[in-house]
Amino acid sequence: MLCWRKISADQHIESGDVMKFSRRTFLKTVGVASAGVTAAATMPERFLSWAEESAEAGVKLVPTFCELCFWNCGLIARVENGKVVKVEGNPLSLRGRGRLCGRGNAALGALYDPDRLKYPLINTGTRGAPVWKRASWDEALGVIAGRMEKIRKEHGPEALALFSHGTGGAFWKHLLKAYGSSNYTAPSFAQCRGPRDTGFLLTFGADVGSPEYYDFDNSRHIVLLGSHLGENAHNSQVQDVVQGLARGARLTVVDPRLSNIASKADDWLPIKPATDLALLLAWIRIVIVEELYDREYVGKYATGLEELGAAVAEYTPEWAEKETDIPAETIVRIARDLGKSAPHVCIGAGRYAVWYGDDTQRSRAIAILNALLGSWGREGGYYLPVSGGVPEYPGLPEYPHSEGVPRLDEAYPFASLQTTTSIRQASITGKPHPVKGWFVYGCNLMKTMPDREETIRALANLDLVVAIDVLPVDMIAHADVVLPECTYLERYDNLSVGKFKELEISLRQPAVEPLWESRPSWWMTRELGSRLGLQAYFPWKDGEEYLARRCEAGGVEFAELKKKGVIVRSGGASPYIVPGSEPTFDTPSGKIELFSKQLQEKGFDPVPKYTRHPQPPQGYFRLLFGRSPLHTFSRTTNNFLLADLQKENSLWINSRKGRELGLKDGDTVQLETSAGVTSPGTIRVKLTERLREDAVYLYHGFGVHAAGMTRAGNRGVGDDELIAKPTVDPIMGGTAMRTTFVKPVRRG
Ligand code: MGD
Ligand code: SF4
Repeated sequence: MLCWRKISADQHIESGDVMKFSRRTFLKTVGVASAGVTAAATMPERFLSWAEESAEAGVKLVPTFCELCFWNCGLIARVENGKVVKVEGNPLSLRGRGRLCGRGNAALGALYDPDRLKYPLINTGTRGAPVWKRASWDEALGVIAGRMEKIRKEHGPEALALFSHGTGGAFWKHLLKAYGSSNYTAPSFAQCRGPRDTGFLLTFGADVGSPEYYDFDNSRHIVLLGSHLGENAHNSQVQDVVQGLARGARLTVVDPRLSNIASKADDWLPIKPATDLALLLAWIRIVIVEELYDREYVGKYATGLEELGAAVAEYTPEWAEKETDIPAETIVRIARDLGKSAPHVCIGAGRYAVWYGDDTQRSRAIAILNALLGSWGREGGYYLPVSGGVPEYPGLPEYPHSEGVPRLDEAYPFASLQTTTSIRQASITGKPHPVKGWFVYGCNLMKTMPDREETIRALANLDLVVAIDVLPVDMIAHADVVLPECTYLERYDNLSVGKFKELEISLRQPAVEPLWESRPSWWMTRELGSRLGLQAYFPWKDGEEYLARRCEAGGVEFAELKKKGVIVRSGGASPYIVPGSEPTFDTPSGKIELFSKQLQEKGFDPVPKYTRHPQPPQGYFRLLFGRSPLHTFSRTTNNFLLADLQKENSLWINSRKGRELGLKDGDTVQLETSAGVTSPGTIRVKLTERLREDAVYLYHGFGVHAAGMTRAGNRGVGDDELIAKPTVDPIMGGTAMRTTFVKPVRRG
């Protein structure tokens, strides 16, 4: 068994890791950079060089924002003679603060990828075995509009659904709503952060935001559970953690793997996978029994302390030790330290939260622990975001409403957003109402929604499948019509409005003209709208006018936004609870709900209860996965700059276990699951001390098998290829994806 607090982090950082230095160097490097960033954010305008016309002939500096992940950091594109030659961070951006991560710096690899979708395509073969015909925009949009009309006539507008991920999805949602459907969904809910948001909503009446409202830079103790900050490359958040650590915050990382951030921790707790809830409940119990909680805060703002205390009485540290493999005295020591540092503590809510099927309850336990320590709305805990925003385009007609159409998610009473899988299910069964058409914007559903066979069954029942993408990803082969979107460096797009301590408004504007025949979403949706008789919903001449009118309606100076790329507005109010500004909690009781009557009324545990999850059978390992610092899902694996740095994933396996199986570094294996699924591709073994013996680990996003993806194709193994039937969170419908057990089978 691995031992915490004894591993010298630097000994175990593999070559090729992005953060390959000691905690001291790490703090120094990023700390210095972020000090510069703070200065830049308040820098007089004359130093913001791109804001003036470049003096160099043929050179243009265009501020816009990144789309290589959802963080949307501001960037400045340098354009020379009509070509983007470089991107740099925009110091005004709150999410980037003048810096871009490795992926963000690889913008040219996305823009100039020769594999990009170039023309509209119509599938004259079948879904899954396409035969492509190059089409004109007029023909492709005509086919789509015709089938949309037919679906509306035969099944009603609610039979059309949108899967969307990314900034341009807002235009497609607008089209769908104007058409009369409310069935839009994003994998970022039921396949990612839905349980977390639901757990916090049930407790505080508010979610934790995206980017999250962590006040890490002021924390005295940060706890991360299964969140590998740094490797997941959330730009400003990494900078905040580094600031917090530089100012002396303690860091506790709970992870079966010595992630890079764990290697910088004061305590790394290599927990037995699937037992985090046991640890959290034990911490809650200690905080209550030893009266470490914030009495005044809890007394004033929370309800249900007594019931909570009774419900967690059985979860002693000794019991938790047996479940989690973490010694009781460590559990107690950390709980006491949290009590001492409260309220300046932040138990991170995580992001990718669909783990084992009871994820809303695990997230609720995190929320409850934060509530007891009084960290919500407090300095060093969770800050209260600014209110406000930018209004929608003024004067548009109201969206039509279909009366009496049942919700697709009725089975999951606390699904605050539509789940992808309920749309898939309705497409198969026709219940509670038929779904006959899918628009898939910026989602590679074949790798995103677990249980690919089920997705293929659903697709077989549809009358229309449209994919809007920039690359010929796995999903494309299943579409009837493919619309090539131009990349984020070639288009006007929706505004990115971030509500943090201040309001941040970021503009996306084209640095260069779209390549080939690719087009932006504002244009595609407007064209479709006019073919469907919905012109009144699309009165804008172009993307620029759309944005200018919205800004005008919101009192935002559009010319200034174009020049700077980002405008930051202070909300005026304190981001913390201060005397005279009492917080409000949007829960039924108006208080923080430690005990949830809402859950109880719907037949769920009002206080999280521990259930033991299955552990790997003899000879198998739990399959764990996470983000690579160099890739965002399958979105970037074909990027030639990033593929050069990391072209495939490897299978981490504990050295002792690996040797026992006769494996050595670099061996090629396939993975076989205990449910009988074999990975189509192979993966190279990497023996490491940085992982428990009962799990294996790989980076997500690989195992792409799409024709036309010349660099990503058939590289490594995807965790998604191995998940059979995922366990579903009964509270909000999230699909648990850490329940697969695999064994390596040697090849070659
Ligand atoms: P990607 O797989 O990266 O993300 O799932 P998806 O949202 O499906 O696919 C993104 C698609 O967007 C790609 O096809 C890419 O080419 C396209 N794209 C990129 N830029 C643009 C653009 O500007 N315009 C358009 N139109 N398309 C663009 C992510 C989802 O997956 C999430 S959020 C999570 S957290 C889950 N992660 C996850 C996991 O870790 N494991 C497993 N097994 N499944 C997962 N599913 C979830
Ligand atoms: Fe782009 Fe990186 Fe920022 Fe994500 S974190 S938006 S990939 S620079």
